[in-house]
Amino acid sequence: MRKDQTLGEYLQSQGVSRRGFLKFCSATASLMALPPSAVAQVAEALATARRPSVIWLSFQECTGCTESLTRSHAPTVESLIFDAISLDYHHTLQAASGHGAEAAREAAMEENEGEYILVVDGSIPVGNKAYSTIAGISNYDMLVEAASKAFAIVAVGTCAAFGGIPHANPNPTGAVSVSDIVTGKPIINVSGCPPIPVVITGVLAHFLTFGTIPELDAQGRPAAFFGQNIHDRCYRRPFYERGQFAETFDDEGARKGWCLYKLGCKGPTTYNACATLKWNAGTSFPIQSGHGCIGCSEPNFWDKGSFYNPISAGMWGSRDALLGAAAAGAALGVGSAIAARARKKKAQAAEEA
Ligand code: FSX
Repeated sequence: MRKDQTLGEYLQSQGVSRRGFLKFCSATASLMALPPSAVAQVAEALATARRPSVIWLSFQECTGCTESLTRSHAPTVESLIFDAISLDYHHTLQAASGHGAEAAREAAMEENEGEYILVVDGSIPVGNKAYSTIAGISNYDMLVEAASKAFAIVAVGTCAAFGGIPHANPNPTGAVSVSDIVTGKPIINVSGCPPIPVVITGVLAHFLTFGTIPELDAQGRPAAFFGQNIHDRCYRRPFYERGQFAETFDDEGARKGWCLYKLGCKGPTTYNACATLKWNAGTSFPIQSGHGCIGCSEPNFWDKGSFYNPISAGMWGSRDALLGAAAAGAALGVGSAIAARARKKKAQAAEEA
C-alpha cells in the first residue's frame, strides 16, 4: 500500500470487491464492539482512511503480548488491518536489526511526527535506567522521546498498563507503567497478561477508522471491552446463582463445571472480555478450561494474595454475604424449578383432558 493511498483505494487495487469491503467493514465494526447499524459509518470512514504509522516498543516483558497478537483468530481481517497500518518498528516482528532497525524507528518518528501511534508493551525500570536498554538507549529515554512525538500511546499488556509482573513485590528494577512516566498524551491501556489479541486489533481498528481513541474506563481501558467483569459474563454464573461450587479441582462439582469462586476465581473483581471473546479463535478461556480467573488485567494482580484463596471481604463485599446471596439464589432457583415443573404438569393434564 502506498502511503498516499486511502484504504478504500488500496483494497480496490488488491481486487477486493465492494461486497468484500463491506464484509471487512462489518468485521471491523464487530472488532470495535460496535452494533451492525454502525457498518455504513465504518465503511464511509474506512474508504477514505489513510494508513497510520505504528511504532511498537517492547521493554521489560515476556513477549507474551506479541505472542498473543500473532495468534489473532481472524487472520483475513487482521492481515488486512496490518496491511492497512504501517508497522514501522517492532522489535520482535521486524526483519531489520541493528543500526538498520534503529534508523527505521527514527525515520518513522520524523516522517510521522504528531501522527503516529506508539504501542508499548512491558514495564519501564526506573530503579536504574540502565537495567534495560535497547541499542544503548534506556527504555525510559526511548519511551520519553517516542511518546513526545506520538499522537497517542497504546499500553499493551498489564506490564505497560500497570507495571505488571516486573512491578510485583519487591519490584527489584523499580518497574513502572507507561502512564507513570508519560503525561500530556492520550494513553489507552489494553491490560491482560497477555491481553486478548482481538482487543489489541480492535483498538488499532478504531483509530484506523475514526482517527480517534475509543471511550475509556476509569483505568484508561477501552470501555467496549473492559466495561463488565468476567463474573457477569461467565457461562458458569448460573451455578454461582444456584450456590453450586467446586470445592476442589477434582471433586464432583469441578467435573460438572460448577462455579470456581471457592477455588479462588477472581472473575468478580476482574474487568475484561475473556468470557465472551475467549482465546484461540473463540475456543476457550481459563475458566472454561477448569481454572479460576487470576485477575491478570487488574493493577497489582500478582500481589493481591493467593490465586487459590476466595476473594476476601473488602475486595468484593463480604464473602459470607456473597455465599448467603448465592444460597438464597439457590433456594430461589429450586423454588422456580418446582413452580415450572408444576406448570408443566398442569399443562400436560389439561392436554390429556
Ligand atoms: Fe507483561 Fe507482555 Fe504479561 Fe508477558 O509484552 S503483560 S509479562 S504476557 O509479555 O508485558
